[in-house]
Amino acid sequence: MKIDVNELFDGIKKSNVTALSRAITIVESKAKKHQIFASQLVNLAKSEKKQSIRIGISGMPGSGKSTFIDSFGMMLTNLNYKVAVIAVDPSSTVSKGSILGDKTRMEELSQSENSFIRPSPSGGYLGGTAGKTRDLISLFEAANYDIIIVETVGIGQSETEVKTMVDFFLLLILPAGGDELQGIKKGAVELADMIIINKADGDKLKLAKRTKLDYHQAVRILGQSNKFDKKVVLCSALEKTGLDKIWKQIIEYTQAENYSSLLEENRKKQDEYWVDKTFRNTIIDYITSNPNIKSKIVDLKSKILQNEISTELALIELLDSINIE
Ligand SMILES: Nc1nc2c(ncn2[C@@H]2O[C@H](COP(=O)(O)OP(=O)(O)OP(=O)(O)O)[C@@H](O)[C@H]2O)c(=O)[nH]1
Ligand SMILES: [Mg+2]
Repeated sequence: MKIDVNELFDGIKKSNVTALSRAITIVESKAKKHQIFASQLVNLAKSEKKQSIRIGISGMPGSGKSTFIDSFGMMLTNLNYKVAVIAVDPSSTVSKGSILGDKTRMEELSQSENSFIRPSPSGGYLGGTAGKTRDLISLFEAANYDIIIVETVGIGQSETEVKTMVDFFLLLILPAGGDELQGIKKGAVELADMIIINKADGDKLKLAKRTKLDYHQAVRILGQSNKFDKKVVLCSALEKTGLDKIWKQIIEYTQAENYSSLLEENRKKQDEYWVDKTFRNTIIDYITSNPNIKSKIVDLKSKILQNEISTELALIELLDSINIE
């Protein structure tokens, strides 16, 4: 299959969905022959310098992320925004049903002409394949998407990672009281720019209101997010309540006087993080793929586990054996 990068990119700029899908496949591809095209496409996309609002959504499995994105995304497309979603869905990755899984869970949005939903391929992007999500974000921006949403399940590491890709990080939590509140995840709450208590409907509404107060308290104790005045809001993704408030809040942030300099600073920091990370991963891959080092690690590991050598001494021996000219 011949790839004409310039032609493909022209298609992307015209928001051609077929061109965009093809570019995404190339960028996601692990095949060596695609890598050069992928980096050309991403570079072209970045040079367009299109502006978008990048929003990360995180939360425990079942907190309603997909439902929220479906409703929130529909509200945005109705406001005439083009919305792209990158859905990281480990639960359906296991069953290899990733594509169907999340497409159906964002049923309404997936049918909208102004949306593009991309479930992550098996294994996901986070962690391993550094920066693929960011590359996709660039492609979507070049294809004139105004709002890019990244969904990720809240299991520690992934939240920290998503935070390095987006402008706003929204944490979805469920109404909970008493002992469950002990589980307020300090790290995630600190990372979040907004805390959304979802499923604030039916007989959970009362509990949701109490949870809101508790989180207000927690936010106050933990201190504010360094960028914005962190908000705790109620929402029902199912009944579509609270969504407009959340959007209004985001718009307000973007209209703040110092927003563009904060945004620039934040994205620059993110770029630095990813350059560092990519370098680090490349070096680690390079070193650990060396067969001598591989067997040395196996050998030292077994010695450590049998208490024949301390970890510290093993590390010294390992580093001694890695002799980079
Ligand atoms: N009552 C109520 N139920 C909701 C709401 N939002 C989502 N749900 C339900 O909660 C369940 C889980 O919703 P999902 O949107 O799949 O949750 P998720 O966070 O994307 O889940 P994972 O992708 O598996 O991590 C579904 O049965 C939804 O219908 C809400 O606002 N109110
Ligand atoms: Mg989901």
